[in-house]
Amino acid sequence: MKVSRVVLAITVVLLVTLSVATVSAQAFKPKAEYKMQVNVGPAFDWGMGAQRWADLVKEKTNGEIIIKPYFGSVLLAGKQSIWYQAVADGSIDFVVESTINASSLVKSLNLFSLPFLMSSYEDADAIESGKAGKMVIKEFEKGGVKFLAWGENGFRQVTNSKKVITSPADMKGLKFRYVGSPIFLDIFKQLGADAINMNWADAVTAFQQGVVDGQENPKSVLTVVKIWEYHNYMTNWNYVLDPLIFGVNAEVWKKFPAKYQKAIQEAATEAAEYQKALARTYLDGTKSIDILKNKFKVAAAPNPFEIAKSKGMVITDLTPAQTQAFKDATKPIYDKWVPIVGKDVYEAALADMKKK
Ligand code: X2X
Repeated sequence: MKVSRVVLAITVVLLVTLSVATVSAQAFKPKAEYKMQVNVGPAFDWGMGAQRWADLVKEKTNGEIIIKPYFGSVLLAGKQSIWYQAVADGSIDFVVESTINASSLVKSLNLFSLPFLMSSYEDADAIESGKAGKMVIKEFEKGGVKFLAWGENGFRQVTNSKKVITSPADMKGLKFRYVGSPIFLDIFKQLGADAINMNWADAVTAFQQGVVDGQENPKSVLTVVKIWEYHNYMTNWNYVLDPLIFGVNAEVWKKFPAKYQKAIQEAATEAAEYQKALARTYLDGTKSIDILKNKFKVAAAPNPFEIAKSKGMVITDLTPAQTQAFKDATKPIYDKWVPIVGKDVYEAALADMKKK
């Protein structure tokens, strides 16, 4: 008697569970379109990575999930530094965005903007896949955005219209455009320069009109805007590297049935790998060129540094001693910013890079 009651109870529980599961699977109705925020345009490596993600999701879900990238921060009227809020509150669903553009809201993301913290791609990869990366992702997700993959904008190089920069003294009196976190204002001030905050949407016009003397951005951005048309001088100082984050609103993510979550995650991982290879092309020997060729079956674009030089741009690589002078000059930034990033996150990053 007792046994049959137990059996009955188990059967009831099973039936209820099954029907709830069936109902919730049936209840899932994808939105007609999921909106994706992207700060730059479709011709940038970053934009191509975002489009690739959307295409792969469509392919892997047999057209059930449609993500539309909105390039140039149009959904935010150009205000690139508020994307985190917009994705967290659900007004935007998906995102492929720079850590810089979220770093005034997610403080530990400023880790990547500590000057000369990372000196190679190995350093960046070690942080992203290491303990510091996990700590940063934890803080990032707290606000309601699910992290899916690391892409890359890249090592940010300084360009200007006035002179060759090889030492902190050369920075004096120049006016630079910066965006995102105030850490950049602190860095430029520390180097004796001036800096003004400006969205990317307004930046190229400002270069054209000479509102600023210079800016800092990675190869993957500078090439597409043909920076040599505005600035004659570029110094590869590799002072910071901004990763990109492939993310999604946490509630939107939770509503996807497991099979879609799997497809979206796999698509993000693959698109991020493709995007990183694009961003690193010509900067890591032939490694990224080979990844593009062998895995993604595409040929690398022509070498943008050769193009820049052919247009008369003077490109300067710093010697180790010159880099050291910039490192020394920007040391005080750490006193103020390591506590904001979190000393534990900073120390985890040093350990990840085996620099401690
Ligand atoms: O605005 C910039 O400098 C850019 C395009 O690199 C970012 O979105 C951080």
